[in-house]
Amino acid sequence: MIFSTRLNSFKAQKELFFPRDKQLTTVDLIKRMATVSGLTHVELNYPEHFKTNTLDEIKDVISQSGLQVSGIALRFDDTYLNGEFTNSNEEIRRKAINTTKEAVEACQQLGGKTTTIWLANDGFDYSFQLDYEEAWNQTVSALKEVASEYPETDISFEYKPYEPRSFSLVGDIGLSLLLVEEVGLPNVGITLDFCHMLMKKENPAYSVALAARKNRLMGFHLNDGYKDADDGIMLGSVHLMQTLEFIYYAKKYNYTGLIYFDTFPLREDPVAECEQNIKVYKALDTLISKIGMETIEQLIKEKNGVKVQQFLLNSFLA
Ligand SMILES: [Mn+2]
Repeated sequence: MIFSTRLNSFKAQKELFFPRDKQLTTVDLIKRMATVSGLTHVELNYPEHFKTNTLDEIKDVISQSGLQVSGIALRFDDTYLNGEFTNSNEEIRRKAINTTKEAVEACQQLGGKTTTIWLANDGFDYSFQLDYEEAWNQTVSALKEVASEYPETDISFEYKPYEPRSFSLVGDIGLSLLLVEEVGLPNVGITLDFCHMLMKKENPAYSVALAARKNRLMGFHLNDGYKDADDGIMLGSVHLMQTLEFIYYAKKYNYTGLIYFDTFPLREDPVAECEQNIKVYKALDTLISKIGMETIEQLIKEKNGVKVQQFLLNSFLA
């Protein structure tokens, strides 16, 4: 199992690790992240994390820390307030596509496998604000352009139903699979974010099964929340049964990709918080192995609500 987490989480509880007045760089954050027991990979935001240090400095600190780079995630700033791949200003749209290509190249130079794209501003807030068909076509063509230029890198689409827009253009598992199918390239897939799925009222395990049956599962962003917002709290803290089911399906489909904790510790020590997330994932994975995949498969076949509730109780008591 390979694990990573949000690099920006390590800005929290700063005084536990850094001198009081230190201006934190990407290298500082990686050094603190490397103290997490069980963490294997670093995931960086582009261009955000390449502003305080050069790519070579980042490369050096990662190799010194014994970690590897899993990939790069795009972070589009306020330049793209009116859209990234769907911006009606052709110059800004072009800049979004070119920035995505730069991110893929940074990913390759750091030995990463996956570039994750979350289009924060491609969506709408008002009726009559967006030409849906045009926006859809623009998104397909942008992804096609990027993915076909870098066939050896995985390009993963992370969907979120809303926030910051009232509606995202592509905000659920079904639309994401349709998008990927229309792009039609083997190196394009989907990153599933647990909170984003909860916000859309999806059952996370069902989304794993749908993405896996199309062979498009590329990344996990795990966390938990109370459904309305992207709370990013610790794994299993609210939806324990749904987390257990999610991990069961990850095992069923032999998922070996990155397990990234997309959490936002502020009042917690981020090192301890990440270690706790890793412990919870491993404990639930072990619990499933102990119960047995076949036993669970048999339980599912029975479609019996009372029995699955007893299964949860037994799991607690195990
Ligand atoms: Mn995420």
